[in-house]
Amino acid sequence: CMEAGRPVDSEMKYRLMEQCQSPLNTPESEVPSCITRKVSQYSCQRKTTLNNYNKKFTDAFEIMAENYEFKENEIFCLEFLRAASLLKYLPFPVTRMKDIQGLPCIGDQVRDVIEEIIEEGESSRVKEVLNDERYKAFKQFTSVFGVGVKTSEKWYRMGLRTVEELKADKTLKLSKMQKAGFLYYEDLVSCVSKAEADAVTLIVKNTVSTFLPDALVTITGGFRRGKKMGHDIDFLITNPGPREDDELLHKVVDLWKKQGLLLYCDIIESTFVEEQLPSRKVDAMDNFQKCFTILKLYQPGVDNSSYNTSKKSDMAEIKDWKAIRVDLVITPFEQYAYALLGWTGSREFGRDLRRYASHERKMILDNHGLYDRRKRIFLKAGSEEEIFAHLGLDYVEPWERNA
Ligand code: DCT
Ligand code: MG
Repeated sequence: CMEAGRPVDSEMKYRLMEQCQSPLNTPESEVPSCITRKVSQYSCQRKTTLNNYNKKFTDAFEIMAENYEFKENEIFCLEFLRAASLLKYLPFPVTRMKDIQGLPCIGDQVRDVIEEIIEEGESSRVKEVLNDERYKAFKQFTSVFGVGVKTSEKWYRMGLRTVEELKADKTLKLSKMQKAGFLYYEDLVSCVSKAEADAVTLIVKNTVSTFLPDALVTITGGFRRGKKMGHDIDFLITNPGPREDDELLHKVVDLWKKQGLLLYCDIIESTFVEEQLPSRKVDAMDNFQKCFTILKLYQPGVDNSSYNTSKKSDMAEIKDWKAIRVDLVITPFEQYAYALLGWTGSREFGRDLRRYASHERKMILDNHGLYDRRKRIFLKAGSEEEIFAHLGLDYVEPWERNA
């Protein structure tokens, strides 16, 4: 694996990566040695675009990882997620076991799956998971907004297996979030498109600017990384200068409520304490004020094939809107760069940034800041570039963070 902080190594890595930017047409023996010699185990030291040559493998790994997540086996889950992330980075399709020789993040379980896919075209272990009763039920349950592994476990033990069964069971005690999850289920499971994200961006920017004309509104998450589809739309909002407005979020959602655009909203107040060290928990969320919403996005003409057929009336009413999951996060201006880096993701990229910071730099990174444990100071940053520089990492553009 790449050694941290040695400029010679990172230069060499870049030369290797540049050589490997397009699918290779080199003699067999050169393919692996070009790319496998100096690949970092940290995805934050790799450039991963959306151009995935190994989807066949990475889809399989993600199913395995999800199954382990449902079983709350974090170690195995991460093993498959890291392998998926690594294969997404490779600039060529893996066709022989030799292609992965010397690469990091390939454990025995992963190797077995790769071998079977190369030889048989598919993995029997993945097929087993896809046919597994528990996996199938958890997959359905967790597709409902507000339902996680713990709730799924409970419902599974009660003998429930499908979303239809959940919907029919009137005895289930549902949270406000889950009720909204069932109410808008079909819209929420169908992904959000880039066009829908653009339309929502306009709404968010317009509404925010009526209250704070100078506020900065930035789309983050998958869309900032260039994805054409997402499961939600994530926004960061900050107000340059010293002025903070704890009421902004409330004003924004109140206006949407008045306009009839707000289908669901849960505001989480900020829990940030100034003196507090960055969190050491690897996957901890942040303490920013935020709100998880479901917005009603009108889209005339787009969806006139689907009807709301009400039993009470013979009139079939055209549904000209779609429910969309939107997250808004408010950050103090000084923490904006850190929040942007964290909320841009990918999850795997963020996880590795934090792991790299702590294991290679004795620093603690989270969405609020970066703490140098040796110098015992917080490192200020006004841009993502500065954060990478503090960590001694080469800058990775948002569209190269699709690990
Ligand atoms: N994030 C985080 N900690 C969490 C959850 C999210 O730091 N517990 C960051 C990482 C990614 C980013 O926020 C957005 O999260 P998602 O919307 O879940 O991911 P996405 O990459 O936008 O994917 P999708 O397209 O499915 O929305
Ligand atoms: Mg998202």
